[in-house]
Order: sequence, then C-alpha cells, then structure tokens
Amino acid sequence: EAEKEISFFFPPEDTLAVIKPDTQHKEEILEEIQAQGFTISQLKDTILSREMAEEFYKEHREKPFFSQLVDYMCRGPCTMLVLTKENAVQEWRAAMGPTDPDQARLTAPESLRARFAKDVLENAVHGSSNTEHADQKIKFIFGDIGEIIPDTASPPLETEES
Ligand code: IDP
Repeated sequence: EAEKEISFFFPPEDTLAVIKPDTQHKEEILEEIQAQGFTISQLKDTILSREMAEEFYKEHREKPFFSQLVDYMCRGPCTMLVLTKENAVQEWRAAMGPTDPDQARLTAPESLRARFAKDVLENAVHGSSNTEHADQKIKFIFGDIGEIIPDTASPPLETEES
C-alpha cells in the first residue's frame, strides 16, 4: 500500500508564465492561476527592453512575425511569474490553450487564450514549452537567486581531519 502511494508522488516543477502587455484581464488570469492550484513562487511586473524581448524569443528570430512579436512584448509591462505545481510546464500550457485563439475557442473553450486573447499575436499569455526552457527563462527573467541554497540541516561532510 505504502509503495503504491509513493509511486504517485512527483516533485513540484517550475514553469515561467507571462501575462503579456495590454491584456485587460490580468486579475482574471491571476484568479485562474490560483483556482487551478498553481503556487505563485515569484512575481514581478517588468517592461522588457527590445534587447531583452529579442533574447527572450530568440528561438523565433527567423519567423516572419518576429519583429511584431518583439514590438508587442515591449509595448508595456509584462507580469512575470514562476508557477510551481506537479507537472507545471504541461499544466500551464493546457491552461493557456492553443497559440491561436480561433483554434482555442474550438478545441479548448475554457482556456485562457480562448477567453482573453485578441489574436494569434496578442494572445495574452506565455508559458515555457519544456522544463529546459523553463529553467533557462526563469534564470533570464529572475536571475540565479534562490538556485543554490546551502542545506544547513545536512550532517557535516566527513573530511580528512575528522
Ligand atoms: P506559444 O506561445 O503557444 O508557445 P509559439 O509558436 O512559441 O507559441 O509562438 C510564440 C509567440 O509568437 C506566440 O505566443 C504569439 O504571440 C506569437 N505568434 C505565434 N505564431 C504567430 C503567427 O502566426 N503570427 C503572429 N504571431 C504569432
């Protein structure tokens, strides 16, 4: 019995979520984040510089919409969030819904993009697509603080002297 319970335990995971500029729905999005059981581990409002927006979306620099995307992302304050939950990366992607709100309204009508996105560019929210990107973008936005916390509760390491 005990073994069965342990096999269902997964450690919490972090993802980077962004409430993009110009959404009139920040409060409703924050409510939905809480209703879905994400822990908001970090939060800050930031206006990205062009350079930061270009770096943030560097994976898309060859896309035809890249300059529009950068314009949009630095037009006003973004709310940057680290969301923590079991399987947070995938769960936040599901909460957002598909990139294009027309598709979101068909396939995921309860999703944030179905409810709040204006169009495929101004689609209200961002979420990391995998855990590697999540770690990288969290560091980029929030820095390394909190990454290495010495565990003072651990027994001291045995050394040559001891
Ligand atoms: P995702 O945000 O759902 O992961 P990506 O394909 O990674 O979607 O695209 C990043 C962002 O670029 C989107 O969230 C959206 O703002 C913008 N974008 C994606 N596809 C298009 C498009 O076809 N036209 C204009 N903007 C787009």
